[in-house]
Amino acid sequence: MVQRSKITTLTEFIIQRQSEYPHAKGALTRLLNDIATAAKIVNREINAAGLVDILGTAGRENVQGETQKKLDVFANETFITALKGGGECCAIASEENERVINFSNEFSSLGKYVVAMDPLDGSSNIESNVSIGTIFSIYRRVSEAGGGTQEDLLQAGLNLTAAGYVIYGSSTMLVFTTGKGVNGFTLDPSVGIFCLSHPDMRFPEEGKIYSINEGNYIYFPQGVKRYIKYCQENDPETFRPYTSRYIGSLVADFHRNLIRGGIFLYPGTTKQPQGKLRLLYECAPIAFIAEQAGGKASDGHKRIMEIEPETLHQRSPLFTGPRAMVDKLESFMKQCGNK
Ligand code: P6P
Repeated sequence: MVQRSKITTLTEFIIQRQSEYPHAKGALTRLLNDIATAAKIVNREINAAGLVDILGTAGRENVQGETQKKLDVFANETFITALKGGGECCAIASEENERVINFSNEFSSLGKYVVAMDPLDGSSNIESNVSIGTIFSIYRRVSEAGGGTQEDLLQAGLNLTAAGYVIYGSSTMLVFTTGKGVNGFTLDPSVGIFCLSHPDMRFPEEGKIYSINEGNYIYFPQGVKRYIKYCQENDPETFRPYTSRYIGSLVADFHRNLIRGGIFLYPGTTKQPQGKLRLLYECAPIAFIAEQAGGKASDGHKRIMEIEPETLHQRSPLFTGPRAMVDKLESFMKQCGNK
């Protein structure tokens, strides 16, 4: 049993570092705690999913006779309710909603922050009991007053105040950055508290894992095909051939690669030139975390963090991991004339 004194809770951690958030004055603390609260509620439902049959399509009734919600609809509503009630966020962009959700009620319209989120990324995996996640970005609003606007959300990753993910896996973890490194908190379900378990997370300098859906190989750009073959060559000095690991759940793939060292690749293809992943609430937050963990995140040519979003749900190719691995990928993309 770990003595109480050795545990740092999420709230204690943020308060201890309060001085590092110059303009937060407690607002960012409260906002991060609102997100953590919603994550605990979603976690509870995910863990019960196999028991009370809340999978499947919305509209059916579950065993309690309640109107059944798909887990991603449930997660979306849970995060929106928590953020609206917390009063620190004045608008949300969600993967589940076509348009910006702005909170024009008196209380929330004064919120200093806006949130972009994928409330339950990879939810198609849950019936196979694969780890899934929530991904979020936090920006300071740019509009003066009133409920937030789309302009508040369409900001480049360079403007991020904070970003993070929750991974609902063998344990539930909240991993986030506010620009001062990356820290991971594991949920102690017995007391419902996120406890600091992975301080100062950093990519290993070199990685030995590559993560990509090779089923799309024939549609990849030439540079990506070359990189895949590079990963498969035999060169013990550079730890090749690498290990191929791909779960098909961005948070789970990224989290494993952050811990063990590996590159995640979701390229554009001849079928989807901009790839599948969304810039605002998948690529940019993951990129912020990757860079804060000493790694790199690019679209194959430029920093993800520098891309100015034009629409809420625009897509971007994503290559992220240890700097040396992403540099190597980019060199092949350049050699092959970026096609
Ligand atoms: P594919 C899940 O649907 C997701 O959005 C990400 O979590 C994941 O990385 C990607 O799509 C997997 O896509 O085409 O390999 O199934």
